[in-house]
This record gives sequence, structure tokens and C-alpha cells, in this order.
Amino acid sequence: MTGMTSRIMTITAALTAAVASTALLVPAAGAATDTDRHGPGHGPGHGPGHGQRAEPEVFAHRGASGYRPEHTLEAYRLAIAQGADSIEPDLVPTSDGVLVARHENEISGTTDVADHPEFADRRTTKTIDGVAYTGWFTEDFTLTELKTLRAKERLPQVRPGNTAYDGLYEIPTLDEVLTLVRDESRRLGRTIGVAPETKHPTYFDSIGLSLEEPLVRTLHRRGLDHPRDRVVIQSFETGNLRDLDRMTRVPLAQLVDAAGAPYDLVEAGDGRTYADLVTRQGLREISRYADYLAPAKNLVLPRDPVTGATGEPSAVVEDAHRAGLPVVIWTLRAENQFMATNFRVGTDPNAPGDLYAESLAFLDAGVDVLFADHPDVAVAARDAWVRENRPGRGPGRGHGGR
Ligand SMILES: [Ca+2]
Ligand SMILES: [Ca+2]
Repeated sequence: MTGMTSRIMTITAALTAAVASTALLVPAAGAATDTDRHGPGHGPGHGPGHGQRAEPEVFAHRGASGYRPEHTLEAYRLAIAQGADSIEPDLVPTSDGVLVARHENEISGTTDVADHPEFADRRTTKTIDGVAYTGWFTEDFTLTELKTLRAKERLPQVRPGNTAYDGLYEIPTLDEVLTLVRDESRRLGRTIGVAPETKHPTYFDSIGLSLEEPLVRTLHRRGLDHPRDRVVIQSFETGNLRDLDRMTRVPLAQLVDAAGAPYDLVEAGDGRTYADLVTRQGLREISRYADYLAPAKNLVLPRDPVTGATGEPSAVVEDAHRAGLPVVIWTLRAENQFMATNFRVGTDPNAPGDLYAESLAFLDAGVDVLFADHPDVAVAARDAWVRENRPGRGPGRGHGGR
């Protein structure tokens, strides 16, 4: 990335919250090109050694979900305008097998489905990954039916400003998300990445709606299945990542929660937990089928049980890098309630804390990718961190404009 682009992004970050105009980013076209930052040999597993990426990146978690209802084209578009390197569609299927972007297949919290009397009889209770949920489920709707719904803010108490966008946006298909990414990449002159997540793969296999085949097919059809394409497929389960490792050359990320176990292992009676996955032996095992480790942020910067503050990093980043796995952490969010106590500002749980400082703390801990609900702040922090730290990160990375 050139210095000029960094400055533009920093300025943009300061302005987007107020203005949110993609026109501000027009100067970025013709500045940094994709090859400046991601030439051959800089992909996962081919970086500057020990699994560490050449330059940290920001992935927009469900889009710029701090500012717009999540998993909508507008949330993704804003994330791209804010300088996110990649956007994240979580994927669930429709009854006719089309992959759409929702965090959950149960959609009462993120759509207006409850206001549609014609779908009242679709309300039901299902057990997914061992937990009972009551509501409406994407797999009980055709794509045509789902397209009559409109998205709404998932956290209206926390993000009341976002409710202004309730009722405006459709549920996007994976294909529509990829079209947006292609069009915005061309318009801005930088290659925007995509990090799709397969949701509940064991459950969807059990109802005959396996996710991996349509995902791989779609990426292939769109010419996005070369290892150098900026695509990373994520999953909290292990079995479907092993399947995907045989099905595609696209990099894979093993998501690791702070508690519990991958549901495919639970279902199989395998006693291993997420904690077992991030031991040195667990990480070596992951590196046989996946290309990134994607732990919950508290696994990297654990919070003191008494003060709730972060202190020294755990061994997870160092051990993952040693196993050849760059580290992606989730999720950075601006509001106090989602932060360790040392990043909070004031006592209102919904008020913004110091996301900039939190982002820097994770970069200092050696993390390669930050997942953020507020990509503008994370991008500004990343750009500042790179300016400060690039000389110390060793020569020969091939980046212009130092
Ligand atoms: Ca996700
Ligand atoms: Ca499957």
C-alpha cells in the first residue's frame, strides 16, 4: 500500500461515519494495486515465514455491521468504502439450495419475516447443533420467497442508529455478494477479498442441503478458486474443512471458539474441544487441512479474571505461526460491552470504547487479520500500525511506498 493510499484511508475513516459516501474513495483508484500487496508468494503459507502475513489485513465482519444491518449489500458496500480488505458473507441455504448471506438460518432477528402473515405457518422449532431454536428458517423458504423479506438491525438496543435502515435491504445471495465485490474491485482499482463462512455444516448435511458443493461450484464458475484469489473459506467445524481441502485450492480458516467444541466432533463422539485445537499438536493437525487459524480474540489476549483487562498475549499466535498458520481474530466491535475493560471509555455498555487502541493491541500481539464490525477504525489503526512497524518487520516484503 502506498503512503498516499494510507492517508486517503485514514482521512476516509474519519469521514465515513458522518458521510458514508463511496465517492470519497475515488482517489484510491490507480493508487495501490493488488500486486503491491499480494503478489505471488504472499498468500497464506507462502508469507514471510512462520505463517505470518506480510501485512495485516482487516476483514469486515458481516459487512460494516456496526453501521448497517448485517449481511446486506449496503453493509458490504460501506465496508469496502471504509477500506476493508475483505468482506464476510456467512452462508446458509434456501429450500431450493441457493446460498444466501445470513449469520443464522433462523431469521426472526435479522429480517421482517414475523410481519409477513403469509409465512406465519412456517414458524417452527428446530434443534441445531444440539440447541432448540424457534422461529423461521431459511431452508424452509425458496429464494423467491426469501427475496420478499427485508433485513433489519440485529442489535437495535446496542445500535439504534442502524434501525433507520430497517426494511430497506434484501437478503443477498452469495452470487450477488460476489458481483458486488467484482464491481467494487474494478471501480476502486483494488482487489477486494471475500471470506465466506459455512454455517452449521453438519446440520445442513443432515437435511440434504450440503453447503460445500454449491459454494465450490459458485467460486469455480466465477473464477475465484485459484489459491491466489483473495478468498478464504471459514468454518467452526473440522470435518467440512477437511472435505473442502479435497474439493478446492481456496485457502481455508479453522474458526476456534473460546469454549465448547466443533459440532461435527461432538456429533461423532470425539472428545476434542476447541481448547484442544489450539494446543501445539492441535495446530499441527489443523495445518494439514487449513491455511489460517481464526480464534476468538480472548484466546489471543486473555482477560484477567479479576480486572477484565487484557495483559500479555497467550502462546496461540506464536504457536500458530510456528505451525504455518496466519492468525485471524474475531470480533472487534466499537461498543464498550464487547471489549476488555482496559479499552472501555465510560460505563455505558453501548457507548464506543477505544477500538483503535484495541486494534493496535491485537496487531502488537502478532495477529495477521482483524475481523471488525467497524472496519473504518480497524483500517485506520492498521494503517498507522504498518507505518510504525513495517521497518521492524524485516526486509524484502516487496511493498512499495514505505
Ligand atoms: Ca461469520
Ligand atoms: Ca457437506
